[in-house]
Amino acid sequence: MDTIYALASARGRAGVAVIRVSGPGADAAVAELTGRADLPQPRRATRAALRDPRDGAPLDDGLVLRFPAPNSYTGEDVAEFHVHGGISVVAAVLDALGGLKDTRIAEPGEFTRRAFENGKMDLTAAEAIADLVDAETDAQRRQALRQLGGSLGDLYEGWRGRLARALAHAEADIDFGEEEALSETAMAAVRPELQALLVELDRHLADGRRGERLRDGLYIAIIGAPNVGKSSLLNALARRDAAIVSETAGTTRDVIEVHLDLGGYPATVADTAGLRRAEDDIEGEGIRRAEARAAIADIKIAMTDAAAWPDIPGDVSARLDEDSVLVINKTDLRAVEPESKSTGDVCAVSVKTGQGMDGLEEILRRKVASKLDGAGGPALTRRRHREALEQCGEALRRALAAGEAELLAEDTRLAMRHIGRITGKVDVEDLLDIVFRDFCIGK
Ligand SMILES: Nc1nc2c(ncn2[C@@H]2O[C@H](COP(=O)(O)OP(=O)(O)OP(=O)(O)O)[C@@H](O)[C@H]2O)c(=O)[nH]1
Ligand SMILES: [Mg+2]
Repeated sequence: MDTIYALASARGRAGVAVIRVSGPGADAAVAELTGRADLPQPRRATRAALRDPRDGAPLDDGLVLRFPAPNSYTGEDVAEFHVHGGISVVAAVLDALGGLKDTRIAEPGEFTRRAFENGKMDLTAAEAIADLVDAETDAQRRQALRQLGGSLGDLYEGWRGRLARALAHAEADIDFGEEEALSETAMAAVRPELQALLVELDRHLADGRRGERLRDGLYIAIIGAPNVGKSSLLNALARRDAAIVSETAGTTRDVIEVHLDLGGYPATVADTAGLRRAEDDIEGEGIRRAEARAAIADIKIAMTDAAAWPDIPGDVSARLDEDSVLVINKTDLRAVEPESKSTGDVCAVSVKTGQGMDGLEEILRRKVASKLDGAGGPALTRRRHREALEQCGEALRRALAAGEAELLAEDTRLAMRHIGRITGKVDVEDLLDIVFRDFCIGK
């Protein structure tokens, strides 16, 4: 087994940088770089002058920490060098480590992969580590922490355990197949359990993809006629000048997207070209893109001008539904009484003066939260989980339809396999590259 090393903190100038080493050569790395035969106490930060073992040249004055196996992140011997976070310091320490025997730079996610392979965590927890590193909002962080704490892993392992017990019953049936009476009672015990599991699994799957959407963020499209103030609204929500605003109708041609943190929930807000009969090919393409974004959006902000209220253009009213907010803009020029035109929300604002903007942001936060916050159990967070659960469900349905104990047992075994692949308990070799591909180096 190679010893691996990598910068665990972010690249660039910083107060401190952490370089992590894992594998059988971790202690040797400490001895070589500190030039001391007596190793520091485990888990005790120890100050040391670091030097290049090849020529004794000083590298930095820093801290060294040892985490002997198995009490470490990876389960192997681990060492950490906390050095000054300068680009040259880090480069020099990494270079010195690279000169050691059987020691190489880590692949992305390799530390966590080793932790998984050493039984330190299951695959859902490993994925949670990646999500935690990527989390940009409160809700994303909380979801990742719950998953790291085993919310998903425990749920799936619980189901796998129940399937294992059902399988044992079904197999008892097969062994005593001749004895008709026993066979019937055992089968009768297994079927309701599989049925109950199937109901729980379907409920878990029918969660509106909230866990996956929380990772990716919701998509919010701003649509409306030209010149109503769509780009002005995007800039106000983003609190910066992301899109060009002008009094010329047809200013925005392409889709402009901004990532936002809406009260702890991630969202992408898209400003689009004003909907009207296009004056040229480019505008026509812009309008097609606007319509496409409106069609895929989780939430639509349909904007209209207070001057024409209560009239709104047909292509705007056609897109009002319970996932939309009708925003009447430019109330500084003409006061209006907002009234709902559909099942969706409505509010009157002046993007220019800021009047009503708090109310609009509150409506957006509420809409986003209602889509991402689920009552009850943990949410699955990756397509990988969804696909495995769907296959598990299919196997369960087949098992329930089976007339004989052998077939029922076979499909129950398959169902168990599909769930086991989520947590990483069974044949996962082919999965590991997919799971750890998205990690950053040093994690
Ligand atoms: N009085 C007033 N003017 C506004 C308000 N919001 C935007 N405007 C002005 O309306 C004009 C059009 O604004 P934009 O944000 O470019 O409108 P748009 O909907 O993106 O327009 P297109 O990209 O052409 O579809 C600009 O001159 C803005 O300054 C408002 O609340 N009150
Ligand atoms: Mg615009």
